[in-house]
Amino acid sequence: MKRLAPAFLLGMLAALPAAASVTPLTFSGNICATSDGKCSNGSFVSQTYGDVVVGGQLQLDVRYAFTVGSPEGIAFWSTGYAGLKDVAYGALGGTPEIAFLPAAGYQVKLLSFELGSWGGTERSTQVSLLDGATSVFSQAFSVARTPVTFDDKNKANYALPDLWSTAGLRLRFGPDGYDVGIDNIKFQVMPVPEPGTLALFLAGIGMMGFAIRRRAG
Ligand SMILES: [Ca+2]
Repeated sequence: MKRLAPAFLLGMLAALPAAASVTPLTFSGNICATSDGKCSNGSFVSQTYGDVVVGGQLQLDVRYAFTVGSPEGIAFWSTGYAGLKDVAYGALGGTPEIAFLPAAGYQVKLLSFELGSWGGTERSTQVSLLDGATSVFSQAFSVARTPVTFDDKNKANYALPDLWSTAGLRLRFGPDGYDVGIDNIKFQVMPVPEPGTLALFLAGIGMMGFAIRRRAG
């Protein structure tokens, strides 16, 4: 048991689904809704950009709106947003939305993103995050010459919630989504642990505890 135990525990850990880091959304490359995918300033970003498909199975659908509720997607611009390169922006006077919608059995977590202001001019922006229909983050701030980074570390004011969502996350910024661009969005996707897998894992931990106690005694 002495040698078997660590291997057993590792086996149990392997049975738990692992969080997959997904390629960040950088808005670079042939990602636009054009015939050849190439982007020029003002092109709309393809609604399939950022979708997570593994082995033919859709795990996460990423959807873009020019402003909340708009059927139009988010638009591409190459430069000029506070030093960010290749950004997404929204409608004039609008609040663009990027939705991260997990397929059944999957969950998503937003790790970080950057916002920059057009022309380096100071602009007031409200950033909000919804888990399904529930607001889980709301922050008013100004972006100016340097991009502002929101992440899941405990930075003052810009700390995103440590949250796995099955209902889907909706990230919004406005009401000047035309002059504020978003870039470098990092997120993770993982299967929702099935109750059976979790029960098996807990049973494994229990057996480990029993074995350790026996050895100690
Ligand atoms: Ca970029």
